[in-house]
Amino acid sequence: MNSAHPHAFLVAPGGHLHGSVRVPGDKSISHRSIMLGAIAEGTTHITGFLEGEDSLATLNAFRQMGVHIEGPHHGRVTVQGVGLHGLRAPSAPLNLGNSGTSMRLLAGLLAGQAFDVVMTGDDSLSRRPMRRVTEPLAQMGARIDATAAGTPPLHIHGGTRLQALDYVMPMASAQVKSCLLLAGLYAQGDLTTCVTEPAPTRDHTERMLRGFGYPVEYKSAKVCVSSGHRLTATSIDVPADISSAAFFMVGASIAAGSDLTLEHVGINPTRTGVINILRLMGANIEILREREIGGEPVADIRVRASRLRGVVIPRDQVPLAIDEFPALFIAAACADGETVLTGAEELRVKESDRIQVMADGLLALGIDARPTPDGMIIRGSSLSGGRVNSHGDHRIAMAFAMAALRASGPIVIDDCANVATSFPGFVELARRAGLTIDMTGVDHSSLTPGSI
Ligand code: SPQ
Repeated sequence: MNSAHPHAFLVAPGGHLHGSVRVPGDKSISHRSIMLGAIAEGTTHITGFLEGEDSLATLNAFRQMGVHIEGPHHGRVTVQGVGLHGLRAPSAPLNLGNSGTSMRLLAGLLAGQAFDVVMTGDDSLSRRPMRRVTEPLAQMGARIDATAAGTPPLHIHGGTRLQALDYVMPMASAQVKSCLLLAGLYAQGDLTTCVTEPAPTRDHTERMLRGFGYPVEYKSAKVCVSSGHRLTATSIDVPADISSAAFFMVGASIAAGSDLTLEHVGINPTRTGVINILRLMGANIEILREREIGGEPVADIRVRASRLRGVVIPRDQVPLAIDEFPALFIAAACADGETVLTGAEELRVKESDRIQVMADGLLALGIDARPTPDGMIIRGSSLSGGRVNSHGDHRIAMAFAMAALRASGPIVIDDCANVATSFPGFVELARRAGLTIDMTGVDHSSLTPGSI
């Protein structure tokens, strides 16, 4: 075997997950708490903030634009809001690393400012499609340059007068919706910007705008904001991220003897597709202590091992579970029978092509996984050990780590450094829950040599 990648996970086969764990704060809500806190009037106090590279990229971008931000310190952040028109020109490009949410939401928020901004990112972000935001923003009057392929870097020209827009989104995307709503705050002349979605997507921006006292109107599948109002600082308690909890839900479902509770997880109905799909597959998931914290529903989630069966994934669940498919593909690989996913072509333009990269990895572990243009067909069977490449995609890396719970030999996962974008401390927390996982550079003797 070739020597392992400098940031590889090595995961021993077998074991089960048990006890109680709290995964880090929700990435989507953490981004938005900084963005809205920065353009609010007054001081916003955030707790439970995700100290991951993606949300820190957003935080640093606002510091570069003159916003005074204290923290993060154990998830606490204080943002001294500068109001809708108080941001200042950054002296250098905003480097948003791996974070699509930062770039797409900021494109909207910055399109109506008086100054120019350039936004860059890493190799993965530099390949991701931005026309989905630059085109509707151009219809609002924004001037944004991208590469000929419509990818970053983005140069936003300041000083343009934004018009309101009534936009019907061609794809279900919370990032596009949020981008346009944020641009809509800056439409000139107290006008109303509306976005119609083809299917419901996460609604954290809308909920949080209301939390900051900004009126948001719903007209069936249409959500609208009018310019001319203000945001008032507030307190935000960020729940644990259901997208991070999803790896553990799958791990506990597939590993015999598991009984794991995930604490304080956000269960906003626009994010709970993973629970609905796992239950359809026969998972044993209990929702406990349901409560509402700062406008977002939260609960503890108890998961016990169960025998899963293959299913045809309902298309209406796809946008509600869009980030959880890497984990769900592992569940499908361990289920009896065939699982069929369609309508998920968006997975091809995430941090990696999540359909192809997951299919390649599953094949390497002996699973019959057939990628299709908009999904995958997976026939559950025994997982072997082996070596897979995450292609720098955090969610792929964590999904294959959970696969080891059911594998017959160790699994090596290459290129895992980006796990820190959404889940700092993953290895430690996974170990605490019962996974035998190491990073390269440590003693591997605890791992039984298998088929690698
Ligand atoms: O920020 P980024 O890189 O786009 O992150 C991802 C992820 O897996 O963490 C997607 F790759 O999550 C997106 C998600 O897929 C976060 C998000 C949001 O916070 O609004 C919305 C979803 O993207 P989209 O394109 O469906 O709007």
